[in-house]
Amino acid sequence: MTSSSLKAHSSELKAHKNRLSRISMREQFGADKKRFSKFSVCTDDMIFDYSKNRIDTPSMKALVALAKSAGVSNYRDRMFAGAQINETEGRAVLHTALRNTSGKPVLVDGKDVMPDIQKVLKAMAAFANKVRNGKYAVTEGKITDIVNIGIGGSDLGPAMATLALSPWHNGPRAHFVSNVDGADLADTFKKIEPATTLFIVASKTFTTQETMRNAESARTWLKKQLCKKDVGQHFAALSTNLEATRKFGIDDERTFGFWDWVGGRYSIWSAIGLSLMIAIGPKKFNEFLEGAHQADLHFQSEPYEKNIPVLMALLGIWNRNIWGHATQAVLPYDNRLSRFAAYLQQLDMESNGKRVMMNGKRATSDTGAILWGEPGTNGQHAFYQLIHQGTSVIPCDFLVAAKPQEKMGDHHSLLVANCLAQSEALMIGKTEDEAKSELIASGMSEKQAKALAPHKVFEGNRPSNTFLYKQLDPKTLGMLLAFYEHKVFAQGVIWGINSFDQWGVELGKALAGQLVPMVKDPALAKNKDASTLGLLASYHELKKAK
Ligand code: G6Q
Repeated sequence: MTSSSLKAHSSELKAHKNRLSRISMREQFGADKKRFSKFSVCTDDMIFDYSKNRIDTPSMKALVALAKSAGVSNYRDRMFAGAQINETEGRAVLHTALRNTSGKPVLVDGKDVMPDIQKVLKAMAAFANKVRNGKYAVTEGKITDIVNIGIGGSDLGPAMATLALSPWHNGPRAHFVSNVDGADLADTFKKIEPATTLFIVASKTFTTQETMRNAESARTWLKKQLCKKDVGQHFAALSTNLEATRKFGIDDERTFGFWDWVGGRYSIWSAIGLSLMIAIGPKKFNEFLEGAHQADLHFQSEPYEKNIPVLMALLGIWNRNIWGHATQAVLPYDNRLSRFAAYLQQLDMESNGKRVMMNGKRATSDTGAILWGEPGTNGQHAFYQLIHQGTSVIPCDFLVAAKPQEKMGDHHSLLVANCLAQSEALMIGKTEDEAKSELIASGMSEKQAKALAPHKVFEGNRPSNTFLYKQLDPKTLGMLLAFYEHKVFAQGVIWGINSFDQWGVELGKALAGQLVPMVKDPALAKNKDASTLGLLASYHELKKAK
């Protein structure tokens, strides 16, 4: 991967920006009645509308040319073919194989990985069915609650998706514990019955400090609650480390594996999805995989001009590198997508938050934008002020379903109207003259209106994309997630970085390891900077305080 293409294209792209900065989107929509159909893509039951960006046909052509010269399709094909594109970890990147429902083989080093994938999926489905229909019995029969213990990629995907798909949830209650803060586990203990709970320890490595400590504390709690020495039947494991799962006391028949070519943040499609599968059932889980597979086919076959993830990537680069917008908001008008932004934060920021390129040199352009968000309409009553009138421009992704998951009077019409109103307002804005006229029409004097009008101005011209889909169902969710995954991938290719490693999380982990003994015992606090030593000393003091 190389970022020389972005460098080579940037003066042309900047010239387009300079030209477009003199035209408002309001004018563009006024002048071209076909703007929506020109700048939107339909697939299946989903529409991706990107017409509310500061673009026109020539600038889009220039962006598509950038994707071509960066070799996005070449890297894409190498990824799908199992090449070791994760060079810094010497691994293939094959989460797409996990949802390959086509029946076609996928070769890694000459070996078809599909039979192993299908074997695990089959074992997961058999176990999930047993848990769901009460045939997997523990201390007091039927499982009523499952608790996924995992963190990062082993938590965010299943937690987000289980909430998003709660209307299809007909299995045992699902809980998710990730934080090493004992409050997470303690609050969960209050909601579950020990005798009928299954803990699913989700950890690719089975060495992650937070997860292992939470799993050990869950085991201790169970032993105490059930007055039993062996509580192994209350545990299942999702891991690539069989030695460690056995050592923990989890039977191989309740251990579901995956492979080193599945990155943590791309692992919802693997055994890591077991809690979701138990919640919604194997059939719906399969529809979730099918949706992602459809998105994979789209990414592989559509020309760049109609390729949703490529367009998302290019618009992101346009906004980040050419217009200089440092952040990106994701605003689902879908309450059950309330963990969607958190999930995407990991996907996007852990993948593309890199300042070193594949060639070991410092990146020649800015890379991953800061991603954040909350569901609308709640956000409207909180931080949208800054999005509309703040000094920074924040490109937004809006997401909304045509059909609600719940039928409740006119709630959904209100939700949709709010969603469309926000992107319209961001695009169209309000001039000072318009603001002043409105104030005068409301009965204000000319003088008062003149003084207040500047506060009521909306500059407009603020970019957004909108995903409109039929309904938030398993297939649609699978599709959406895969589109975002491929967007991140295509951006990584254009920036010349490796989107599949995460060395940036290592230093903090190592230092935490050093600090644990010093936090436990003040006498051991040494060889640290003055701030850390000062904080340690204060911590030990405050701990003693009454
Ligand atoms: C994701 C990261 C990271 C990982 C967690 C949990 O891509 O690698 O978020 O998922 O650190 O790791 P384990 O699954 O090994 O416990």
